Amino acid sequence: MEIRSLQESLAAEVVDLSLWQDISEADIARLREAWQRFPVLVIRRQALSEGELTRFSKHFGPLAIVIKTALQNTGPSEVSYVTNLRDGLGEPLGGLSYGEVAWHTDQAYRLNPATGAVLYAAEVPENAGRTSFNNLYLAWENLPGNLKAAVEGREGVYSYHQRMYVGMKEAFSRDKPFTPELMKQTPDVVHPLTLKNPLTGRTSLYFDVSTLTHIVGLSDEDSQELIDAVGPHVQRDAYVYTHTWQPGDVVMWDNGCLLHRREPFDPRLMRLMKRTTIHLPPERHCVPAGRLA
Ligand SMILES: O=C(O)CCC(=O)C(=O)O
Ligand SMILES: [Fe+2]
Repeated sequence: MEIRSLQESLAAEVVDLSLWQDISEADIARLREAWQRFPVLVIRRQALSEGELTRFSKHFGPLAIVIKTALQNTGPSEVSYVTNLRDGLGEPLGGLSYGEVAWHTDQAYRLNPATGAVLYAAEVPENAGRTSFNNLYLAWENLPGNLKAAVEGREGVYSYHQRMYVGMKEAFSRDKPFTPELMKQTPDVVHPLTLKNPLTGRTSLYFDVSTLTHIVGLSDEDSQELIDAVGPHVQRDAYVYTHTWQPGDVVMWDNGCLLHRREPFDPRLMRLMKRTTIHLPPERHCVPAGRLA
């Protein structure tokens, strides 16, 4: 197994590793260590069953369980689909379809977000539907002093309603609608706007522009002003790695220190990604501990 930098401090490719085989403790330790230095890890040319994808993902923390309908995949309950494919009745087989998925960090609207994500490309259109990742350690380190001072020690209110109907509206527009009961189970939560990596001490912004509605303790006007001022800094090309997918790619990323976005693609093309979501241990990763708003 070899780890090759794709982009300094952001993305690396792991080569000579077969995820369907048993992986030695030593290699798992190296992967965990590499994930600290590179919040995006790419492992190409994999051919994985859903059980193998699940088994690999569990090396990094307990997996989130996905609530599925009878029509969705019947495999392990830890695997969900990100896809524009539909079943014979025209029902979506998964989520996020083919539209643009705007910059966001997964699960910021949750009290205890599961911040590790593993996406396995089963079927992808060539050179389309690329996914980009933005490094929020670098965004924090390069933030102008006045904005740093305005953000430091502050908390933000995150709303699922905002994400679904404003920030990521395009991505969600073709998904099955959320029921009012599920909406009630996702009340607004508060998270700090910066997180500290417990191993390196490095600070990352935690600033999800798609889901943030308010900065705690500021007037509506001042809140919006601060969100608008920081927004461009978390979406700067300088800190971005863009992944062009090939079938068999596995990309794992740490949502505690990244934003990501996906480009839209032609709805006539097929894209099927299988996904696991990991509760990354807060002793090793930037993990927000929220409270209700
Ligand atoms: O479709 C993609 O490439 C990424 C979608 C996404 O935002 C996710 O799986 O969290
Ligand atoms: Fe996402």
